[in-house]
Amino acid sequence: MERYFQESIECASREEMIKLQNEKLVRQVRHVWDKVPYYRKKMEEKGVTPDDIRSIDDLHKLPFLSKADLRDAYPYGLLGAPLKDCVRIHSTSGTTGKRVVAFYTQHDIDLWNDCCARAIVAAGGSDEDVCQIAYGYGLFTGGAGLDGGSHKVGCLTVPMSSGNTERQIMFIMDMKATIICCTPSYAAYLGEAMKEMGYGPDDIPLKAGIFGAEAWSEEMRRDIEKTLGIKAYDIYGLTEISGPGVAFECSAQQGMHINEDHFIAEIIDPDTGEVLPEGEQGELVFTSIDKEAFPLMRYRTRDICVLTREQCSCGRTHVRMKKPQGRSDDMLIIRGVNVFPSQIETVLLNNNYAPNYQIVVDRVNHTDTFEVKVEMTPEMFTDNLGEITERQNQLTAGLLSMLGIKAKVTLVAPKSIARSEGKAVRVIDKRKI
Ligand code: DLL
Repeated sequence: MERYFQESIECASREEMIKLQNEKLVRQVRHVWDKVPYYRKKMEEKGVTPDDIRSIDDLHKLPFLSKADLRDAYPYGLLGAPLKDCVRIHSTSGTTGKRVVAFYTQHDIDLWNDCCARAIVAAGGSDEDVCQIAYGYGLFTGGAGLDGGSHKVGCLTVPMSSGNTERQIMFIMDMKATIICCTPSYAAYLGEAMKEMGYGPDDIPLKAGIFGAEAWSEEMRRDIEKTLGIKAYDIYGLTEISGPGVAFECSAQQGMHINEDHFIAEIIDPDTGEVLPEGEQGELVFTSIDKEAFPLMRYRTRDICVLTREQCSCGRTHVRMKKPQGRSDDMLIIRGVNVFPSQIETVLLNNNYAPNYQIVVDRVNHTDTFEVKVEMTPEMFTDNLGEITERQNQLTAGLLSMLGIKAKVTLVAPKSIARSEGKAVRVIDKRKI
């Protein structure tokens, strides 16, 4: 069996996992109560003490933490370990307000690297592989996380970081990279660039891609798999909980296994905070039961998703999360209707467009305007106005049936929407409300 397929943990029975989670949760609540005055105060306000938390059945008694708490407590208020024991920070790419800063002890880094190693192994990785990491290095968790995982698996690690597409392609070809890790939008762009350079799927040495950090659809997966000739695996995570590897996809490609020996997942109703039963869609909440430096309890991710405990054909027993349906805060409300960028992407890919689009929302005379700019592919590029209008009408109809509201669709020339090397910028919301 490959290294880092941690069978005794990843395929543990439900009873074994509950026992482990109970022990870790009880210990962690005590740790946080003793070490994090900010959270202790929240517990006191809710009338909860560590004695009330005897098992995971009591988890719902604990107060939530949200991004607002992280801002309140910035920078050191949620620290669970002395600074001298912390060895690293990472931070989100937030553009408004204070950034979220997360802290790690060496124990936390090891645990996180382990999660990423599990993800690489689940994507078929071993010490035979050359793993090119094209997530950004630095404060962003993508580069460092997958890098750590790749080392643990024993892959030959190519620490490219993001950007410089020509150099990325040169290294993929020259080093014969077999695994690529980057955002799905960058993978699509790499595919496009390689195709233009004349590389077909059979010329490209890659066999697998580990793509995450942003929402992407099944249609986009198929597209990337076809152009690069790989199997594309989803990976999920967030800085607050550690980074990539909180959950990852296996060969079944039917949702991502959550590393529940380290993180307990719940789904709640985002309006009432009530815990929802398995299978219902709601906001994903995580409790870190193993981390020392940044032990967030019941952290509200704002990601909207569904959990399933149905048996997975890969043999792993960890609960799976379906692809997040976007974030509750990424969700646009346009003329009163909830719109997720992923829904728009699905319509585009179903109509043979590449996922290169931008949503522009504004408010004119108290009414929302909603425009979707979509790049034509080189094959469909034309200056025949009649043809363009027909295509625009087709997309408008597709979007109307998916979303229930009418968008103004504008087809633009190939390559005219700026590419992102990291997370794609899909939405420009000009409304001042
Ligand atoms: O994006 C960590 C990461 C790096 C994950 C590399 C996967 C690969 P943040 O910048 O803190 O961390 O952003 C976290 O990104 O709450 C989700 O909304 C979104 N996200 C992450 N992975 C996925 C995914 C990293 N696979 C936020 N699908 C999360 C959909 C994702 N959304």
